[in-house]
Amino acid sequence: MIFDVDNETLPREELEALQLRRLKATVERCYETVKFYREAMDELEVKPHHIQNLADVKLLPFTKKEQLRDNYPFGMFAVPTDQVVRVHASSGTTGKPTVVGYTRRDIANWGQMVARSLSAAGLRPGDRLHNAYGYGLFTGGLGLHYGAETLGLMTIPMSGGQTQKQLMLLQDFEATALCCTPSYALNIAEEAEVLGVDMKKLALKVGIFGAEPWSEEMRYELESRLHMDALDIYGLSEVMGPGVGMECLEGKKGLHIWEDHFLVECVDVDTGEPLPYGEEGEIVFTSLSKEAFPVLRYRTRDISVLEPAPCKCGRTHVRMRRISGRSDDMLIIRGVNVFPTQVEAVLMRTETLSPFYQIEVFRDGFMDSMVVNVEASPPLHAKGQEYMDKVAAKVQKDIKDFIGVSCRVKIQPTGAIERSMGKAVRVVDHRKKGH
Ligand code: DLL
Repeated sequence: MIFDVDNETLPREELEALQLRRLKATVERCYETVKFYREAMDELEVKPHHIQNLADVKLLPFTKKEQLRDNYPFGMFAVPTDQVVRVHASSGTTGKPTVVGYTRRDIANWGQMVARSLSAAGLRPGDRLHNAYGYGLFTGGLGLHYGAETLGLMTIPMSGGQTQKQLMLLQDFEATALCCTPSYALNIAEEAEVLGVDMKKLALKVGIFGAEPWSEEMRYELESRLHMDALDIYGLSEVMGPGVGMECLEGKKGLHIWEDHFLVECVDVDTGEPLPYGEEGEIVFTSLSKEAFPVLRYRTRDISVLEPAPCKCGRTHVRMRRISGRSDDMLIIRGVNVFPTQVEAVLMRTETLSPFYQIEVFRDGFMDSMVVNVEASPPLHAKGQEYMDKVAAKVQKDIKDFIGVSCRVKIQPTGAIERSMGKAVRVVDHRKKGH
């Protein structure tokens, strides 16, 4: 039984009263126990008692990833380390990772949040979840695992990789739900086609896909290739892990943020000023129930829009539109802002292309240039180079028309783009060191 299931449909007034109580307690806890927060609040001359209503959250300092890293490994913990029963770390590509910790109660709450998310996807005890998120320091595998067990699902801890074995177990164990990154789900679909496994014959009814940005067009692609509903799950290790928000099966239009545990804001990327509902900006979270690793106004760098409109599922929690991208992944090509998901959307509308792509960015003198590498579907490949050149020219024009940026589209043979087991690398930026 999910103990706080009623919180999902609380009238806004009651929900906000609960949030305020929890916010006050969190701020108090951060101020009393975490040196970083105390110093940051003192610098702004804010004391815990200044938080009198939810809008007062804007008085609090922002927290950024660099600051978490500066306190590596355990400097941001708000409890003695002997109360920490688990740590995870976010995948820093360079240098030290960001370490996060959980008390026993944090783990139980996280399990509840993920159970709630899986339940929003229509899953019930008796369902079977094939979990292909990576197990380990990454929060995806264990996060979904505990949530699935909390809900009472048969949990299949497959982890990522070994795609042929994934397919064998999907057939033999008759999982009704699959969770992994959307890019890995495509690999599974591709492998199924190679091996002649008919996805229609599997018991799968829903996919719980997240951990990387993906487009609405990718949803259609996944739903048609895997023959199931594809839903978006969101989260980040610094705030908890997967299950901070989840799309519901009924609405399929943006992710409910579990507001009884997270206070969410959308702020202007440059000024940090809170934006009204409906405007696009950076998503910021303050945790409301975490013990070991509470966060105040954590800047996610994820870009989206918050929408308050009621949902047909009856949940009262605000919805966040699917993430358009991370501010660090936003490419500025000759003055035009481009997110990889926008390019993805155009590619996926072109039927003859396969959904595997990677963007390269170069600097030629003072000019930036973008090359979009995408694979041809086998029938397109069979039509020969001249025909493929025509398709490339058409896609180049579509990208210019829809996104406003000129680029070069290179159509590649099947298998040319590296397949991912977890988060796909969508951009290789040759302007940055290391590429
Ligand atoms: O990716 C947690 C997670 C695991 C979420 C499994 C969903 C499913 P991190 O490795 O810390 O944690 O990466 C967090 O991934 O700030 C986003 O940029 C991105 N991200 C996560 N979910 C989504 C999503 C996990 N549904 C970072 N859509 C976040 C777009 C997502 N981006």
